[in-house]
Amino acid sequence: MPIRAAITVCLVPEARHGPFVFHEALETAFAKASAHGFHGVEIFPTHADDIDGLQLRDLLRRYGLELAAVGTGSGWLRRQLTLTSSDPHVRMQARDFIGAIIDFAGGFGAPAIIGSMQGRVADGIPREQALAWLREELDQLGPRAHALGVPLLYEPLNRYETNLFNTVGDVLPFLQTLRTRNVRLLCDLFHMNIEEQDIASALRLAGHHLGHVHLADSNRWAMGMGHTSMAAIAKAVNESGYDGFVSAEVLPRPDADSAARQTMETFRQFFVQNR
Ligand SMILES: [Mn+2]
Repeated sequence: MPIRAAITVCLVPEARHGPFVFHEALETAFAKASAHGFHGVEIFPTHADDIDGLQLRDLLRRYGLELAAVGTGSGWLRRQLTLTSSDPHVRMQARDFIGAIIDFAGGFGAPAIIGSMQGRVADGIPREQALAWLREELDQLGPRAHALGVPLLYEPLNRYETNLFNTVGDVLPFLQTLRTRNVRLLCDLFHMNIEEQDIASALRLAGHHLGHVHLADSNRWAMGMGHTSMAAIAKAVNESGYDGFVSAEVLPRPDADSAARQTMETFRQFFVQNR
């Protein structure tokens, strides 16, 4: 499979100012994504039950799109659920919330994303304890995704959003401590711009652990609208053997259509593609 371009669609009203390009009904968003030449869509739903599976299947077929990934962030945004809460009941609810999205997305061959639901090491909690809770949950959720033939995506976030892991180099040794081998990294170029010494080197370090890419410039606008230098980054991704999506998780600025157009221009300039 060649590397393909995806674009984000947000169905969560509370996230209407978040870094998602389209904030309308699926059909409207899919029509626009297809018209711009995207191969896939990444959806940010309120809940696994937010989307009618039959309708989604029909819309994907009609607009010639793949489901690239499904986000779980509304579990944090709406319910403050995390996998590292000190409350075991909250961790269980977080696992159920993510598990339902894994099941839904897996039916479409798409992975679920663990971003903000990873949580953080809370004040007064030893780091090793928080990591043990995270390990326990990932070791349950990873095999659940594996049963559906999809990876589970773990996204290192920048320091303002978590204190668990901020770089590829930080998180790789932790992944080695898991029993599951099914957790892959989501490398988000916006977070990496803040945290990594060298984004291209970090992507090469991720290597075969790379499972998804969030394509965003330094300011979280579409790639090409900030000051990230794309050439070395794209070279690292292209040479890694990565065959998944680069997905525009960006602000709809100056407007959604411009962000979509700029993303596809960048994609066509830097990534091998066949559409
Ligand atoms: Mn991201």
